Amino acid sequence: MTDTLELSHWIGGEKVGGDLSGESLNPSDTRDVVARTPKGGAAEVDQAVQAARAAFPGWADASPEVRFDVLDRAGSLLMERAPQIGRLLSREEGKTLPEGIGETMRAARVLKYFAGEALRVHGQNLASTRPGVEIQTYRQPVGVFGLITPWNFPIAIPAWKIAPAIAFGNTVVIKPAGPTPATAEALIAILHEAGLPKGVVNLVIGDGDVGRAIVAHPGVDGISFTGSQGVGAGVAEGAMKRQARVQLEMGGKNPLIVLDDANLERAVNIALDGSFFATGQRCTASSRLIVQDGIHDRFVALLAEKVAALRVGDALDPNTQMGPAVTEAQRDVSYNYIDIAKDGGGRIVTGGERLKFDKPGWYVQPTLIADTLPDARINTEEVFGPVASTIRVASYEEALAVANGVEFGLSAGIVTQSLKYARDFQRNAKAGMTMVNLATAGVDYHVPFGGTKKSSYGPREQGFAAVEFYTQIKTSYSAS
Ligand code: UN1
Repeated sequence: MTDTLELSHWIGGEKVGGDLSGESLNPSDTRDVVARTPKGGAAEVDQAVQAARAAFPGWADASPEVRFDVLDRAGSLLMERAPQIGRLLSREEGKTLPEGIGETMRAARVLKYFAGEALRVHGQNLASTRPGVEIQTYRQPVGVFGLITPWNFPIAIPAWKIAPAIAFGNTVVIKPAGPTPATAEALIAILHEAGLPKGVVNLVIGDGDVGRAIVAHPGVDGISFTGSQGVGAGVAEGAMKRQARVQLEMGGKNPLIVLDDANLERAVNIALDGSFFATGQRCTASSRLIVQDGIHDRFVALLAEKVAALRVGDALDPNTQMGPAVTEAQRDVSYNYIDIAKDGGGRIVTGGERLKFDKPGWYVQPTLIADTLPDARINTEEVFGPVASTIRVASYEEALAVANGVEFGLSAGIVTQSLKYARDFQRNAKAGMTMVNLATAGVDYHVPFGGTKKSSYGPREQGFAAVEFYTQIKTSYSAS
């Protein structure tokens, strides 16, 4: 165990303390209090929005080189400190240490990528329909963005929302997820250390009240949210009411199809990674394994063997392969869905038991459930835990229909050696991202990210697509 941190909000470049009535616990050992936290509300959000508004004109007019330097320096600092910050992340969120350090490095690379993007904002020159008239389009900053981020990527997702927002000249008020404020605060501190001017990024720690105050505040021009479908729908409604721009990244119920011609070992490893790494707490996790008849029994048997062999334990223990769930509530969601799947006729092939451990933590046994039906609740609702189910199908066509038969459409994968089926799947899977012979989770940071149907709303995040949401176009006509 290590020291308990005392966190502050960051408003106008200053640390603003509070009553420290909240706390974030280590899910691997809940006796370890990672941080005591202030509980912000509408008043802190209002101060933060005012600070962001005051900083906006100066930041919007700053040379892109200034924005490049801050993001690039912050990226370098984060890389240097990835071992410590990755450890804090794993201690607070519960993913394994390599996953925590890996995510911190990913956040650092996101900052560096968007440092470069600050210098690459394009416009257009177009011919007018009227002789002697010229038309230019420009991309301009929008104003203040409210960012509401989840606990499952407590540094990468804040980084991939903050970086494009500030690279393109906007300012920010961010609310980190309740269970993981310390990791987010570490990122905000590094941005300031890297020379970020006061008020460009403001952090308000707290619960749903903070999120609601951000969504409702007339001084917030746009909102980017990653989280659950239910909360996201409310965010969208609140934003619409006052015509703020909005971008939502929500759940998935991502299918992984395994066809008869797949290499068994490879298919099993892809499923193991997609379903169970990061404790299955990824919106891109493969939760529906759709397996063709001819390989089905061998696939289920080998995957069960590998799932049963996963070493579940303290996130900071080097022997651990899968850490705990982030909170008690999240652990109970997994337990609940295991019961729902059993009641619906699913067969638990491995896992499913309540885990007893030598320390108090939110451990869940990785669980594989076979013989489930496509329309069962376990196959239509997001679990967000280390629980995967298999569905048996006779053909590729049936597999595709099952894969597409849910309300979500974030990521979809197929394991096959057939070019014909792989290409057909890339075209016809109803998802924002398709993966051929790769896990549905674990995406690159420099390309667009997002889904279809109920998984996403608004312009894509990340990569070259991020400029859409974080800038607005001005069309200028001129005649001499
Ligand atoms: C990944 O799979 O690498 O919340 C990223 C999530 C996603 C990010 C997944 N927005 O899980």
